[in-house]
Amino acid sequence: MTIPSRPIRFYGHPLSGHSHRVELLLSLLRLPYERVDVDLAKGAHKTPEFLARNPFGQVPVIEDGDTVVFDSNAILAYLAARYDASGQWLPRDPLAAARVQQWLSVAAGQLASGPAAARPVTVFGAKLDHDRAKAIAAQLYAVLDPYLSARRSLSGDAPTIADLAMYSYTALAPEGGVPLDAHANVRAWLARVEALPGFVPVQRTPTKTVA
Ligand SMILES: N[C@@H](CCC(=O)N[C@@H](CS)C(=O)NCC(=O)O)C(=O)O
Repeated sequence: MTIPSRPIRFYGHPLSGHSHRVELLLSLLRLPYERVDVDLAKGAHKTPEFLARNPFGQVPVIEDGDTVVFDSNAILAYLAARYDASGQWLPRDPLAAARVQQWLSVAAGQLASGPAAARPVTVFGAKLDHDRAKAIAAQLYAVLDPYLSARRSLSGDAPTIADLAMYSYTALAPEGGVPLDAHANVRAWLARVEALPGFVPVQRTPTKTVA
């Protein structure tokens, strides 16, 4: 397997699900990396130095030698294409690759505007539309649960970066007031991701009561 000549520098935040999905793949691929926690509360992500890495001023970002990549899904695709010689995490077969892209789109769409948007309301007291986010989340899991009834992973069999992109904010969904109790297939899929060798857990947060 190809390995980087220097540890990959991974800029993230411990409470960010977008960051966690990247750390998960770094760990599953057993890549050497050093984590740099970006102090979002102090605005460290909006400094000129950080904006040079990501003009959107968001984590996660990686630096692999002279290569800088921002956006969690783009980072997953880069790491898998560059370092996973087996092709398991980002399949090359056209249909399998399309299946992965389907779920990366959902991760950047319904997952981001649903469970990932519901959580800052309960965890940080963010002034976001909690009801709208919970409604999007409910629609998402109403689709995902039956979809997973006959599948081991989102693209069918072996897990791919699609599973990692969907994992973190789904595991954290209950923190945002999105319970998964009624979605046994989703919970079984989460457990399969958690059983992968090299899995690193996402940090949990005590939640505030939403009025
Ligand atoms: N599309 C981006 C979203 C990243 C994102 O929303 N990051 C959040 C933390 S989870 C962030 O940095 N927020 C600070 C901000 O937007 O100012 C990705 O997938 O990496």
